[in-house]
Amino acid sequence: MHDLLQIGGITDGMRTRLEEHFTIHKLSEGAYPGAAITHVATNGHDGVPADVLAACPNLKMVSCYGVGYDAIDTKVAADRGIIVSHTPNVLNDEVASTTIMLMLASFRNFMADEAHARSGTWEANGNAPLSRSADNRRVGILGLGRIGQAIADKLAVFNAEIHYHTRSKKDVPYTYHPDLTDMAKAVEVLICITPGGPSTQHIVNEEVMNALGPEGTLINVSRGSVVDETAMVKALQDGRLGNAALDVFEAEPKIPDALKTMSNVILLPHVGSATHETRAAMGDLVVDNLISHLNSGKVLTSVPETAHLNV
Ligand code: A2R
Repeated sequence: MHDLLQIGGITDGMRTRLEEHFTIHKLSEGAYPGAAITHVATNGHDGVPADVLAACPNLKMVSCYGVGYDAIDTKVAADRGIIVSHTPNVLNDEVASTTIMLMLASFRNFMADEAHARSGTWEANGNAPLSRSADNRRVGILGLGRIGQAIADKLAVFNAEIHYHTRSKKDVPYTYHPDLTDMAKAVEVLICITPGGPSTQHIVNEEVMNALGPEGTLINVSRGSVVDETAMVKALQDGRLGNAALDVFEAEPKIPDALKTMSNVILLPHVGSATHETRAAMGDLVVDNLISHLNSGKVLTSVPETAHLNV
């Protein structure tokens, strides 16, 4: 048996499989045998705290539940020869569906319409106001990777004109914008689906939101850190930004109170991939990576920063 440190929750299915190979120690229970720990199972939100990394000198591998791993210091991990895995691809379609639902709900004003039907104001006050069509929109995708491409694929059904901004141009039939503000000027909807971390911190700033404009809709399904939340609240309050549909926030699970009172905003509690089916697939991949590492010293889905160790 090997010693695994569990950070955050795991499903019963994951636990059953892991217990065949590992003695599981939970960080939430306090004391753990740092020197014995060879593997960590964590998630994109909790990552691996620096003091935990320091307390586990024999750590060999970290398996992260989620595709985003900005809460894990991969530089320290790589320097120490620790392989980090994550769960790409298995959540592409789910997060893309969440994104499309946010866009549809925002354009069609479904949250207010649902309240209008449920509350009885339809009967008392008459029909709901007209909404905006979600078809035929110019949509800018910030981060055209695995999930961004899945979003673009689903948007085809709505006849969207796709624009994108990434650091390098891709071989795709969409309009590339090397400058994010220029893309924001050109589109009606801006969808954020880059990784978090320093390179994208507040990349959607006041200038970008002003460029998106009073008729523009900002959708964030990536990381709260990608959008300057304070600037976004102000832009929405001033009417410089039209609408926002948000699944992620800077200080989760805290959401700025100002956003909760705005009718031009849709708020979700970070549920982009949160279905039974997709979370089961993510959990399986977390365990598969751990077992693969035990069997071969290699993982199935290393993060790029530790791929050179995964040989
Ligand atoms: O920039 P590129 O050419 O490496 O394209 C990547 C883009 N990207 C960025 N775009 C603009 N400025 C940046 N600083 C920047 N950094 C990365 O984001 C690529 O097109 C995309 C990321 O794609 P994947 O690595 O395939 O990630 P995936 O699986 O789509 O997930 C994206 C994120 C996760 O990291 C979680 O934070 C979230 O979605 O759930």
